Amino acid sequence: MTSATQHYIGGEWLEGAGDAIPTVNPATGQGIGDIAIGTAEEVDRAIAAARAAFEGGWGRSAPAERRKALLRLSQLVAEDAMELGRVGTEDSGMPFSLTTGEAVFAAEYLEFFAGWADRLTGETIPLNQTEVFDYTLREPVGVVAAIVPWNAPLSLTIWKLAPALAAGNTIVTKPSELAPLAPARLVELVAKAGLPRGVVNLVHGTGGATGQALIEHPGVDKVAFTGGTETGKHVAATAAKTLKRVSLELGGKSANVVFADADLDTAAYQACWACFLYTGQQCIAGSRLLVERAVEEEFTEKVAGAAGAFVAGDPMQPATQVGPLISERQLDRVLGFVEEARSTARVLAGGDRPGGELAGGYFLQPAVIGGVTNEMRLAREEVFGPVLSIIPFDDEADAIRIANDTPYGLAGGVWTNDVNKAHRVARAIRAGTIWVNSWHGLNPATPFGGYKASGMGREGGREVLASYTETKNVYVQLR
Ligand code: TXE
Repeated sequence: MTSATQHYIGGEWLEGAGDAIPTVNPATGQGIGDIAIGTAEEVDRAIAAARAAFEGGWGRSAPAERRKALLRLSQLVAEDAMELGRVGTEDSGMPFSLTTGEAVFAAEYLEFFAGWADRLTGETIPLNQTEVFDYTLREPVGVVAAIVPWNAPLSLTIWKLAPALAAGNTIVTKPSELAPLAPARLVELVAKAGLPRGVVNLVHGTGGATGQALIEHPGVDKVAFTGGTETGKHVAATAAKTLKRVSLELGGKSANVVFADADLDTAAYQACWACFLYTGQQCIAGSRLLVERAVEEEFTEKVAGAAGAFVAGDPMQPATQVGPLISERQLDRVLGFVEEARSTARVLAGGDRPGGELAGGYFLQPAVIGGVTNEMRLAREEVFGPVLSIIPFDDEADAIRIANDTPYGLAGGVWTNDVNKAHRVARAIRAGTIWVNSWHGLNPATPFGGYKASGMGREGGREVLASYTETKNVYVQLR
């Protein structure tokens, strides 16, 4: 057993006492190690260690201490990008070019939030009672449980860890049981960066056992969760019993709206990226491609052609853009959507499992589906796989109506050369992020999160810091 498969509690790597479960390389279907399912006692110890670190100094530490610690970690993450990438690819199946890119982005994220450590200012508030001095303080929330999924495990851990630590919180993180190794590698770097013991803890395990113990525990002040919408609802309901603060980043069914006046060649290629990146396993997948009816036939042909450039392959090869799905279960689920589309709509490209050397992994050739209506299951449920549905619309109002006709509200896109139309549609789509003539633009400085069933709260930017701080008002009677 290496440290990557152990729990990290109070600054020590510990062999887990719980049952072992294998972690599998999705490109081969072969096991690459075992993790132990964190028990309630281990969760309890990790929370106690985080509490001790919070009260023992980190919660009241000088901002410069936190800034320097985050900058050291950022440096270590940047230097380790190749290894973080290798581990991440082996564990999650995401292409090496993506997992190394994620590590570089993670380093930038840490650097950005390091800069916030001494900028969490309060304000003075002028009151009508002139003999009073009133001011606010921004204080850390306390112990944060960071629950992370498998689709971008390194980024999604960092999105929580960086702002939480900058604000003076301590953390217990639980990676997904399906892709735990890159977050574990990150925690090895945390140990190297010399953060005080107990500031960051990691407990491996399943959602039902270890995750459940975390969200029920009265010692946790806030849960930061990314995952499926149904799990998110359960997390919020459970956390409410002890009134924990909760932020949720959940699923999506985002509409990418292409008007007839757009650069159709660029839009067609980018629309494929919008859906097929991360093998479609991204909350922000542009899975509903809305096209103006006047150019439906021409554009659909371009998209089906562009999809051919996205060939599923060995994720360790630098040129591979599409890796396998995370598990056999996820592959079966996605194949179910494709099979349904064969009778209810038209499969225009992909949708088959590649054979040969890839036969042992959970690969699927990215699919483009035409003739989809917004009422079909394909357009309503999150597929979480490389399946792009094309839906025609009549005019701007129709496009907005279809884009908003979904329980989700995570992201959206608009392709047009008419600047007025671009801004009108950007305003009208009820979603947390809108891209104009692009997709996937994410930056540590910008807020990210969902409307409606896509979640609560924001990650990134200045806004995330509100969810990792409490505001205290101090009222001073002057004599
Ligand atoms: O996610 P879960 P799953 C969507 C996507 C996917 C579906 C199911 O549609 O097909 O969700 O994926 C932990 N208490 N997304 O089952 O269960 C779990 O161990 C506490 C969207 O993998 O939501 C893991 O660490 N924690 C998405 C994390 O929650 C619990 C990312 C996410 O797992 C728990 C992933 C519990 N009771 C899936 N049950 C996105 N928005 O990016 C599970 N967990």
